[in-house]
Parts: sequence; C-alpha cells; structure tokens
Amino acid sequence: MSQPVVYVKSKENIVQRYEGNPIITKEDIPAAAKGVYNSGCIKTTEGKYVMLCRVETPSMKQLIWPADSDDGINFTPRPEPIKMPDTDDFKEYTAGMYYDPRVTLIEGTYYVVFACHSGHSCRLGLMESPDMKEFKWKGFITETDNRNGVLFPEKINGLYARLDRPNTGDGAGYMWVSYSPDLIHWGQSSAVAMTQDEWGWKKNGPGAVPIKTDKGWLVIYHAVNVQCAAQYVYHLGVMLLDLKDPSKVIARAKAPILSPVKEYELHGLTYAVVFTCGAVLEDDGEVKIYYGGADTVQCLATAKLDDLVDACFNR
Ligand code: M1P
Repeated sequence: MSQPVVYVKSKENIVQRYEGNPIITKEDIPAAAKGVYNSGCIKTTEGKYVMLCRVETPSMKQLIWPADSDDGINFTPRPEPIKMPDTDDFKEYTAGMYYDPRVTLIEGTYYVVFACHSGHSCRLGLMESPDMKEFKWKGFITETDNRNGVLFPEKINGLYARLDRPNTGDGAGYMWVSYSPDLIHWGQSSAVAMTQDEWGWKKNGPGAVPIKTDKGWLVIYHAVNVQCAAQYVYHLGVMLLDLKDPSKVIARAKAPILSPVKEYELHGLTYAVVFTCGAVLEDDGEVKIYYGGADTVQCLATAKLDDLVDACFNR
C-alpha cells in the first residue's frame, strides 16, 4: 500500500513521540474491539491518571472505556466501559455512537463532553463525575450539527465556557466559544477569530482541554489539509486565545506541531490521522499530549509548555 505524502512545514521537533507508542491498542481492551483512539485523559486530584478510551467495537459502535495509570504511560483498562442511559432519548440521539470524550475538572467536579452521533447527525453530550469512578449522564448540550466540544477548566466572566466546532455545509468549520450558567443551557456564542491557514484548510476543531498560561489559553487543536485524491490529512496545531475573551486569537503557530508520519499514524481504520482529546500539564512544565493514530491506536507525545507557547508566536 502506498503511503500518502505528508508534506508540510513542521515544528515536530518540539513534540516528541513516546518511543513505546502506541500506549494502548485493541488487544488491551477486555472485549472485542477494532480500535482504541482519540481518548480523553486527566490527572486527578489524587495524582492518578484516568484515560477515557474511545473504543470502537467490531459492529462499529463506540464505547467510552476508562483506564487507569500511575505514570501517565502504562494504562490498565477497567473491566467494563461506562454504562450509558438505557433511555429512548439517549438511544435516539446516539445510536450507539458516542465518542471523542474530553474531560475537564471544574471546581472539584469532573465533566466529560463527547460527540453523540445518530441519524440526526452529531451533537454534544455531557456527563459528570465526582471521582472519575462513577459517571452520571447530564444531557445533550447542543443541537446538531456540532462536535469536538471541550470545557474550559474555569469559569470566564462568571460563566462556564466551551469550545466546539459546528459543521458547516462544505465540511470547513471553525471553532466557536459559548457560555453557560449551568453547563446545560448555552449561548452568547461567537466564532473564534481564526482564518484558513497554509495547512488547516478544514475541520478546525478544539482538541485537548485549554491550558491556562500567562500569555493566554493554550489550545491544542486539529485541522485537515486535503490531498489531491480527496485524502484528508489530520494534523495537530497550537494557538493562544485571550484569557477573558477566548474568541480572540492572540497567537497561532503557522505550522503543525504534529503531523502523521509514523506507520501507526498513517495506516489504520482511517488514513493519516493524529487527533487529540486530552493533554496533561505536569508540575515540571512537560505537557503529555494523548492522541489517536489513524483512528486505530492510542498514542502519547510530550512537549514543554514553554515551547508550545513559543510555537504560537512562531519563535
Ligand atoms: O476520521 C478522522 C476524524 O474524523 C472526525 O473528525 P472531526 O470531528 O474533525 O470531523 C472524528 O470522527 C474523529 O474522531 C476522527 O478521528
């Protein structure tokens, strides 16, 4: 099989792939699976890592399957996936397709936002957890067609804040920011002021939970360039958003920070995808970036927070 040519200016040197990639594969899951990828991850207040794995089943349904780790590298999946509601409403708007979970700790409670896909297309759902052990379904928080939802880790101007990516008709789509008093009812929406760049032609979607820095909210996101055979190539980029008004872009890297070049990123259930739903900032300034490879395996890369900020300013 020929490999797609990935030819972009890259700052990959600031992001180091973990040499033992992939860190989780379908063989690690205690059930039949086609792939494990695009998993959210958080370091809990107890200093443990909990990954919410996106698991694709042989019948192409999706499960959210927690896995635990002491070091953020070696994860042990729990015996069971998260149990979802057995209600007509949930089934109507998910059809067994709920995926790409992003988990945020806000004021002592963990919140998980994830994509819910059905014949109605995609909308966002919300769960909450006091401890990353018990999860409670809270409800749908958008209409269709919206995906890539991620909550900021603190309120902004007294309101919960969310990034997401409404789909537009031509498959383009940019990030939006919305606000809520209660995490259920959302409004005051505005587009993040980003425009098409050299590589992010389509599907600009927020990835990991925004990291607060003194220069702004650091957002690791994905975007797509399209090759001649209509082949989408998913890269990771980085930008800084204004702390008080995240619709304003302060700085943005002109090149991807990670592009699919490794075998496990190029070939899988989908060609040429690196896609993140979670990152963990360590006390020493290292950022662990958890990302899916080729919609098939779960991978890890690391970078220094300062380097990611510098990349935004193209230094
Ligand atoms: O197959 C590549 C990606 O396609 C979708 O990306 P987006 O949300 O930007 O449209 C998602 O299904 C994602 O999980 C997947 O990796």
